[in-house]
Amino acid sequence: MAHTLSADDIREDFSQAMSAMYQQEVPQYGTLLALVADVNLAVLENNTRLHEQLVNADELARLNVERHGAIRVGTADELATLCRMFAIMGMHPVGYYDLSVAGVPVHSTAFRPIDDAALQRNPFRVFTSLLRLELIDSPELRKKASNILTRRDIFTPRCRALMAIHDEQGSFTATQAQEFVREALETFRWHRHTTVDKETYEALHQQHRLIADVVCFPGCHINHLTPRTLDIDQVQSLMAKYGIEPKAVIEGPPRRAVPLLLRQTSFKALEEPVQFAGELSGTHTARFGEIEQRGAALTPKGRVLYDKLLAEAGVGKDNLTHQHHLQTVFKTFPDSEFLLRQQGLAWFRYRLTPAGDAHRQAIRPGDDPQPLIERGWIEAQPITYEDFLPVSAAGIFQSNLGGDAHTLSHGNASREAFEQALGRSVLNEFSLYEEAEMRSKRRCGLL
Ligand code: OOG
Ligand code: NI
Repeated sequence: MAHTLSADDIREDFSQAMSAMYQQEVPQYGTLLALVADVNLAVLENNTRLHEQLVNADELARLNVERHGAIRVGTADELATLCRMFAIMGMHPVGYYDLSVAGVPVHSTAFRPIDDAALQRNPFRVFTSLLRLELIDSPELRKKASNILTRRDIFTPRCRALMAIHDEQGSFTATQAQEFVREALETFRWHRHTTVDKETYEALHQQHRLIADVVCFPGCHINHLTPRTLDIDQVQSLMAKYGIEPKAVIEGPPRRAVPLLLRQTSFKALEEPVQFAGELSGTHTARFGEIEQRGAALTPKGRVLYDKLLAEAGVGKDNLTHQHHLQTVFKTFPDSEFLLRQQGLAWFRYRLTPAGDAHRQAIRPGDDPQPLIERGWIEAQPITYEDFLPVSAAGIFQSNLGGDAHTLSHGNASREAFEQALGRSVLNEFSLYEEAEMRSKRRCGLL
């Protein structure tokens, strides 16, 4: 049997290919990568403790390859086929995000790796949204959009054939994997030719800009790729110097001694030339760039507190005022690893130090890790948040949709409908973090 490639290898190749393609398509993304690399280097040089922590947590190696992307699809078949495609890369649907509450007619999940080794290798994630056609008011327009969508196939015939081969064989040879990455990439490529005439585009655009973006093109173009920075405030303040215009405010929690969850900012979507079916041409605005800083994954208790404080803080107009206000509101959120652990607000990964390893037999299942941490036998580090935040995602969507935040008429959450389209249920992110914490405790002999 020829040499087979692991899902992790395929994901790694695919994320690199996607990044190379997006750099060609959106040159500003290349600038953003350079900026983030500069800032990360400076942070690591100035903060030896953080450097050491990242090395210990096996997080440093992944930093430079870490990205997330986002796509939007129009039909259940597209979503289910993507689910098969991403599974081959070791990416599984985690979480359900209802964006209709924020006036965006989609619901979403994130395809991402889930086990420790896969996350360490390359945590590439794709935030994937399914358009909710039922939120189009006009029945004729709804019918029209649905007809347009059923006529397209966003996957190449060869990509479909390769997925069938994978189903049969259970794996790919190196040559098949290479071909699969090449073919899969086609689904996410930008097309400047729309599948519809200008009039149809405008009618859909009028209904919601996002609807035109999903319905009018032959593929589900990647709309941004996001590198991970170690200091988002620094990146935000340097963006102008690099010729990039940032979104007004950084989404998510404020800057903290122990970073929480996810902080994100983006640059405005580009106005790109398009050629409509027929003679006419015009422009379409959808693709942008984004940066994120990731922190500790919160337990359900921590998340409730986060959501409460975030709602209390409200939305700010300019970043400095907003960040200052957030700092004040978040004063009641404990900001040390000890307190986060003691109050059960964040998930932790436990590991034995060399001294702890030497005393392994003295550690008993059920032992309280705290005295062992104090004795230097065990180290505990917050588990990195690998998911997304609905309020932040809504802010990112809106900053790129011209800020037309209107509420949708019948926008009630519809997780069952989403899972039915997907062909399976989505995984619960909290269970994944809890299992990761338990696995680490078990390795230390604490469970
Ligand atoms: C997705 C927007 C959400 C994030 O990082 O929260 C997002 C989209 O615009 O399709 O990317
Ligand atoms: Ni994003």
